[in-house]
Amino acid sequence: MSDQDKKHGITRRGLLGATASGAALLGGAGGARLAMLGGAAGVATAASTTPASAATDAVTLAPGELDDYYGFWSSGQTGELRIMGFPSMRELMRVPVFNRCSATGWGQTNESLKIIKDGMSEQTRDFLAANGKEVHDNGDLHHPHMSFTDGTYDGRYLFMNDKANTRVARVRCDVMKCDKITEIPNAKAIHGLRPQKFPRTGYVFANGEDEVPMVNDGSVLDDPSQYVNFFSAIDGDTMEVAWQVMVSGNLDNTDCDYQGKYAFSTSYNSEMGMNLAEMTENELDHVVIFNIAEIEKGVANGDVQMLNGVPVIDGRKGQNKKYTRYVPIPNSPHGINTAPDMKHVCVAGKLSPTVSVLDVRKFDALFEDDSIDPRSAVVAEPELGLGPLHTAFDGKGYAYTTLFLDSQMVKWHIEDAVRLYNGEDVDPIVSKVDVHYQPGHNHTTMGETKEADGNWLISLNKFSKDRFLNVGPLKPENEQIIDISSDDMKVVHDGPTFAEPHDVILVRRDIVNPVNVWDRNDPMWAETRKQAEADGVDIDDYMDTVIRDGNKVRVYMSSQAPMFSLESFEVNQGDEVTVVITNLDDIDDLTHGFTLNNHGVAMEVGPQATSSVTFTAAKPGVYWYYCQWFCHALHMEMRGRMLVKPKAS
Ligand code: CUK
Ligand code: CUA
Repeated sequence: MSDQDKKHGITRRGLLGATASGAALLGGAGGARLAMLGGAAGVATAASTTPASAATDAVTLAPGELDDYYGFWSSGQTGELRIMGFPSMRELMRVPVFNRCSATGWGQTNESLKIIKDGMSEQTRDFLAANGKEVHDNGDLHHPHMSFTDGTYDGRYLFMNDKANTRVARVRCDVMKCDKITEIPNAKAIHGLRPQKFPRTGYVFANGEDEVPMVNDGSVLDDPSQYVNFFSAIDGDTMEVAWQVMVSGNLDNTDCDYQGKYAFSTSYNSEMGMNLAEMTENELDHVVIFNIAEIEKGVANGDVQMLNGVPVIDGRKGQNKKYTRYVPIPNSPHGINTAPDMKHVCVAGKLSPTVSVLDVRKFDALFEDDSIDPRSAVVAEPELGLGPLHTAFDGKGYAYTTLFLDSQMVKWHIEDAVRLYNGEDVDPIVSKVDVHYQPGHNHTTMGETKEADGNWLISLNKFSKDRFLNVGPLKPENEQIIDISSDDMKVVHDGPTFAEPHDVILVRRDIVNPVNVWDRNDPMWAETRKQAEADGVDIDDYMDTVIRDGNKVRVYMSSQAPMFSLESFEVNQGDEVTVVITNLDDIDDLTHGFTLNNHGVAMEVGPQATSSVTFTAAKPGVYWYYCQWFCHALHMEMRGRMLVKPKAS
């Protein structure tokens, strides 16, 4: 521990005192927000971090060099998934999911609309129609996680939540495109999300954050005593909801074990409060442990009620204890992370300066004998600093926890924390480092798998303040890479990011193997293929066919750099026009596009892909379409005309 670290560690803990609780320090609920924001300027300073040049070199790649890791980033309220090279932090790709995208036509092409609408509830269709929309424009993507096989990433899928519109989506890692979006019934605001680690994914576990009446049809309104919350298990293969568990309190983050037996979620509002004062009243909230095998048995035996087509188990407090147990945890716990030692689960206290460590080997006993105190599953509760939010691991027995209020990362030793809890005189804290500023999530390379390699740590900081050139009142976040190759953590890189990544996973590059060119038989355009077959058109070949079907017109064309097969096509004013394009080029990186002037129509057509888009030709005239992805020296010349004949009057 360096002198500086000692100073930070000791003065803060001295200041807090051994018994100080976060809530007391924050002066109760009202003071919480002020104290949180006040910490930013008061504690961490830019001057306190000296980048080590050797380590800085390690995150800087020479031109042409490739990164060691894929970083899969959430983008918060931007609604997309981002792929970055790590540790260079070079942004490689944006994958539209819950947002709409002008470059790719996501939310506009028939293929993407089908994916977005397929998992949509009737109710949402009605909401949208009432607002003159077909699909949501927004999303709030917090937690991207990869599918697992036997405790480590398997490179099949990425799963992610949409807090804004209560959805879970899947991205195929072979093409890095979203292929399923499921709106989760009954629950509201899907927040925490993790895939099952063992034996495989399997289930994707997802938390509903906001509690509502069980049947939310207006018959119950301002009566919170009747509100409930739902934990959902989604089948990762079909993306259908397998079952839900009704719980007491709200649900924040979730994780699961490496044995395939339990999932667990934090709840910051065990009070079921409806405002800030009520929500932060209790000193203890809880973690809910879900017994997967018992829940599956309950579902099979019909110990459920069917709610919007989903079997729902009653796992509320004081109900049947074979499905859930509630472990009291101080105080509004937030992040929950299972260590690669496959035993310990770290629960960040948020308003308590502690991280509570659960031992999954103690869970069996809780379910075998319901008289056992659920707190017996807690094997350590080290006091680490103010505002602990999330914990990452290096696979060497150390944990790294973000301290939001202190603007620090703390490195600590899990087994030492257990020893301390058992009365031994040890300090589990190894070191602290300032980050800039107010960290939320953090992550280590491969850190949420049994193959955690301890090479790098990243801190996702909510505020950047003075770290970058000023761009006005709305500032980027600051994501900092920390070298954890020695006990002293060194901040070696600042990376600005736009709204508003919460979470990231860092995946060894050999695990991710996307293709360069689409497979012609990809299911993505299966519906389009069916329609083309009915029209007698072979979408795998050169096509230049226009089919008229009443006032519907289907325009089939192929693209091959630098030409569309159709230099022009003619339709009548008022026709509903569908343009179907197959990109016959099969060379890496040869993407074409189709953009139709003044019609708000644009889409990507990847090598060997088929895409289609439907619009109404409302006004007579000549309209140029052009290729919007630079594909050739004659890319500008890759264009054609839509001729719209006036309605005969
Ligand atoms: S939550 Cu954002 S800092 Cu949505 Cu993962 Cu903790
Ligand atoms: Cu085809 Cu640009």
